[in-house]
Formats: sequence, C-alpha cells, structure tokens
Amino acid sequence: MAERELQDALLLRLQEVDGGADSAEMAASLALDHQLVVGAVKSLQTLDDVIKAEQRSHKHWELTEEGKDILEKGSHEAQVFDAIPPNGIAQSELMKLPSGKVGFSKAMSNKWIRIDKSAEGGPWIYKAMDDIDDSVKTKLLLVQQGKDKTLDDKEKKDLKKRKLLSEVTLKTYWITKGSSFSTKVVKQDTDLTPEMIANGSWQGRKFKSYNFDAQGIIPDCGHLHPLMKVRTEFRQIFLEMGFTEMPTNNFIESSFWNFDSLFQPQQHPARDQHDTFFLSEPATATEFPMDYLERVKKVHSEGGYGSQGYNYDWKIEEAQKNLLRTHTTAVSARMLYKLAQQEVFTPVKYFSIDRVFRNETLDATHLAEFHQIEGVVADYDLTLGDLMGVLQQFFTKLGITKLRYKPAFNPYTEPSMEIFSYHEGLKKWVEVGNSGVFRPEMLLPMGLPEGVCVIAWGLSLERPTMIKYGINNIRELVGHKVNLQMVYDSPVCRLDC
Ligand code: FB9
Repeated sequence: MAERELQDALLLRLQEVDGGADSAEMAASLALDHQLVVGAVKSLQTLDDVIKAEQRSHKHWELTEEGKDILEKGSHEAQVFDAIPPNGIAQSELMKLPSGKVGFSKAMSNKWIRIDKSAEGGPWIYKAMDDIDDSVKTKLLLVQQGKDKTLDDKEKKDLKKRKLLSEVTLKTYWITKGSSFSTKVVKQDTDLTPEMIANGSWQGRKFKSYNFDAQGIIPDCGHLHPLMKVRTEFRQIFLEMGFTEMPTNNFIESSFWNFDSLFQPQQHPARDQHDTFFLSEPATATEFPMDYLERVKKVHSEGGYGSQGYNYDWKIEEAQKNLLRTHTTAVSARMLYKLAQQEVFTPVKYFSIDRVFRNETLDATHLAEFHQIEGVVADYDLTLGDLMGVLQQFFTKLGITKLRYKPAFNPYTEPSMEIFSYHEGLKKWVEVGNSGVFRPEMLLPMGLPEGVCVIAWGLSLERPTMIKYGINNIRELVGHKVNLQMVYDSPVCRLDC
C-alpha cells in the first residue's frame, strides 16, 4: 500500500470510530506492519491539526525463540520424561539429550522420575508416573494466545528466568481527529513561488505552516585546534598593545642566528646534540652578512663594546651548522639586525608566536617541540621598570594580575627575570614566563645605536592552553593520540576561571 493510500485508509478508519484509535490496532486491522502505520501518522501530524497523535507505551509478554521451540516440543522436563522407556534408561544416556541437563533436574523436582543409584553400570532412571501435566507448555500457549494476563507475576518471572518469555514494550500512538480533520487530505505547498504570486494561484492553495522550532542542520565545518584559538587570543593582545608580528616562517635556522648573534658561546651546553636538533642535509648555511659576522666573532673571542667577551677561538664552522630553531629569539635577532640597517633608528614593538624545537626530556607537559610566544620592545633608554610595566599590561590582558619576578640567567639578556603569577586555583605561585634586557654584546655588533635598549620576554602557548582547556597531559592536546572530538568540542569562547 502506497504511503498516500495508507494515510487515506487511516483517515477513513478514524472517521468510522468514536473517540480515537490505537496505531497498533489499526495496523492489525489493515494487516500492515506497525512501523508503516507510525510513518503515516507522523506524515499526517505535519498537516495543520488534521489529526492528533499521543504516544503511548504498552508492555506485553512474548515468547522467545526458545519459548516457541518449547511450545512445539514440550518443556525440557517433558522431553526427558518422554525419552524414558518402560524399563528405564541410564542417567548418562539421558544426559546426552539436548534438553537432558535442564530437563532432568526439573523432572526430578516435579517427582515425574526416580533414580536407582544401586543399579549395576551406574544410576538408572525410571518414570515415577504414567502421565504428566506439562504446565510450562500450557502457560506458553496461553501467552501465545494473548492470554498472558491469566499468568501471575511469579509464573511470568519464572518463564522469563528460563528465557522462554520476554517483556516487550510497544510504543504506539493514540490517534484522534484534529480541529481540521478531513478524510481527504489536500497536499500542502511548502514554497510560495513568484509564479503563484503573479497569477494569484496561491489563493486556492493550503501552505504548510513554518515550524519555527525546527533546528537547523549543523553544517559540517572545520574546527580550530585549541592551540590556534589561544594563539589568536595572544595575537589579539599583542596587536591591541601596538606590536607587529615578526615573520617566523623558517623552522630551520643557522646556529649563527640561533646562538652566535645572541652572544651565546659556541661551547654552551644548549648548543650540543642532546639539547638541539641539528640538520644533516643541508648541514650548513653559507649566506651571512660577513661584516656583521666578523663583529660577532670578535665580540665572542676578544670582547669589545666594554665587554671582555668569552676569550675562546670562535669558529665559523660552528656558526654554519643548520638546526631546528630552539627559540623564536632567533627571529627577533634577525629583525633587530634588519632594524639596525635603517639609516635612522626608529623604536619598534615586535611579537612572534610559532613552533620551536628542543631535544629535551619529554614528560606530561613537555614535548620536543612547542610554540614560543615572544614580545620585543626596542627604544632609547628603556629600563627594567619598562619591562615590568609592559609585562604587567600583557599578563593583565590574560587575566593574570599578581606578578612576581625572580632573578634568572639567559646568555643573551642581562638582567634576566623569571616571571611568576599567583594561581588562585592551585593556591600557589607558578612560572608564567622568562624575560630580560638584551645584552650590548648582542645589540651593538648589529649596528644599533648606543643608548638603544631592547627588552623582551617569552612564554609557551601550550601551558596556558592546557590550563585554559583543563588538559593535564600535553599528549591530549597535540600529537597522534589526540581525540579529534576534543578539537570539535573545545569552545572558542571560555569563561576563564
Ligand atoms: O609559558 C610558561 N608558563 C605559563 C605561561 C602562561 C600561563 O598562563 C596561564 C593561563 C594562566 C601559564 C603558564 N612557561 C614558559 C613557564 C613554564 O611552563 C616552563 O616550565 C616551560 N617554559 C618553556 C620553555 O621550557 C623549555 C615555558 C616556555 C618558555 C620559557 C622561556 C621563554 C619562552 C618559553 C623565553 C624567553 C625569553 C626570555 C628573554 C628574552 C626573550 C625571550
């Protein structure tokens, strides 16, 4: 029966009855599957109040497949009773029957059979009566006939326990006539077309009412990784503070820019294999501003600009080694050198947020790569107070107001400070970054004028992201084990605690 015919049949049936009709009874009277009738009811429900349909639940008992088998063959105990010949049978033979184990114990408890344990060759089983009443089969027949109400709860429970019966909940609809009931359903239009308006044919049509509660289809779309969401937040903070983003699109860097230009000596432990990833191909860089390189070599090996230097034999081969940059301060060095080439110095505020790579011990919060955030301010006569002020403004925008500083050491900044913030949730001071004033041995070989000071600071992107999204193990945030659903579900807007 087509869907439309079924809808018409339901409406006609509804016309004939007083009150209402049940969808399951309708399906039975039309000899149709109940789900077909439910589908037609749902279609009719979309019409303007032609019918009303209220969902109802009916619990009833049905025979399981095993129950149907018992109804056909008799209960397990009846099958065992029937299998015993007049002169009895060995228990071992009886147990070989498919229903032997279950049937034997039930038949014994019913006292339908008896056992002679003194028989030679093992226990022998006899019938203990001429005829039996197979009540299990009788009860199953009553249920099959829809008379399950004649069984009490204990009887049903016992049959359910033997997996012969199951309780089934059937969801049906109680259907009644709506205020606009009709046995002839006029198909409603869903679109008002320009032609209808032009020729006026809309006037003879019924339109389906808008369902303003309908939920829109959630479009498939891309999802930003939490790291990228927090990167955008940091980028916004820097831009609000008037900083310009540095070009960080070179993961590979020479040791010269990553270390030497920052006055980091060639024998510094950070420059060996266990802290840094060096490249084997191409292993070396060859393009350097040679006049600048000579000044760097001199300040390392002999000193200069008021510094005694490190007094070692600086080698260009060490500076030529290519590596994966260990910090974005290498980019800051390139930008400051470029700034120094200007005819006239102009103050700048730079920032960068990008990946850096360190061959370090991995743990729950550290991987071999992370995103470093770095801010740099270059101007005449900047002081440590200016650095503390810009840090206070930066971290306040992050929601971190209580800052403390601890003297630290970096090869390229003096003085240097570790930055701490009081974490209300953890009730303790946590390190939120590092900072300092770039040394003259770094700035003056670049060609920056005397008196120009550069203050800078850095932190990671992963730590604040993990805290903001409540992630404890960095491998849940980045890496091949990340659950993509976390990416889909991570909110863009958080009400940070
Ligand atoms: O990010 C770090 N901690 C942090 C930052 C923000 C934050 O926000 C919360 C939401 C409120 C929470 C925590 N740290 C720096 C401190 C520690 O996590 C530390 O264990 C790990 N550090 C990284 C380096 O570890 C190998 C974080 C990373 C770091 C450290 C120093 C710099 C950059 C990144 C720097 C610098 C610098 C210094 C002077 C001049 C220029 C750059």
